[in-house]
Amino acid sequence: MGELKVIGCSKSLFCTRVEWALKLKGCEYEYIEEDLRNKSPILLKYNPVHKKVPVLVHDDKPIPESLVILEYIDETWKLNPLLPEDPYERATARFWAKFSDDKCLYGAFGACTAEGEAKERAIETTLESFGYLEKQIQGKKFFGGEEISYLDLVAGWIPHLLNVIEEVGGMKLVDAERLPSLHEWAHNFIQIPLIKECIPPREDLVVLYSAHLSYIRSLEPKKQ
Ligand SMILES: N[C@@H](CCC(=O)N[C@@H](CS)C(=O)NCC(=O)O)C(=O)O
Repeated sequence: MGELKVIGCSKSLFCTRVEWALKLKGCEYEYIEEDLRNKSPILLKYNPVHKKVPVLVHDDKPIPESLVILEYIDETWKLNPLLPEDPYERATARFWAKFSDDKCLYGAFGACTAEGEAKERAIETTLESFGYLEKQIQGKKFFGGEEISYLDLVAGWIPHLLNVIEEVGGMKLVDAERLPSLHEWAHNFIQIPLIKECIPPREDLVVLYSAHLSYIRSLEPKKQ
């Protein structure tokens, strides 16, 4: 297996998905908690381009970017495959993973921080994006079928983080009425012990995201 380290931040959803993948594969790893306000020489050495967590370090070889890391883990350790064998299905899973991050996750962040009419528009657009994910999970237990897959791990922030973003941003995006299949999947996914055990306490996330929102507001020009 070699020496495995994760340079991460326990409150980061991008790091949580990497921990889920390693645990699903039965990999032992050392977790190095990073202080993002005072980045360590090891983070700067291993991710000099983006200077972000997570970074997986396998036998001193660094792999940054959570989606790339998930693929590396899946290709390196064969237990509990995350991506399908079929090239078209693999490409499709990658498409929806990128869509989920770009449109649903960053859409929710954008709606959280926006105000007034811009907020209304951001909520509408993000809801439309969640509607596409709803179609992907309809009639299935997990996005890949019967077992936890790549896309489940990528969308896995929805059950524990979306309601924090909604609370901090004073809005509601995913509920049982509008998006019943996604809502049910989220409810079931979070009950899985291996998934639950990596999730940071909700109160910590509320504090983090509230502070982030206040910081963003402090940068905005003062209204007269
Ligand atoms: N696209 C990256 C995003 C990683 C990311 O945004 N990490 C945040 C923590 S949640 C970070 O390291 N931020 C530090 C910074 O922006 O300086 C991934 O999927 O790994």
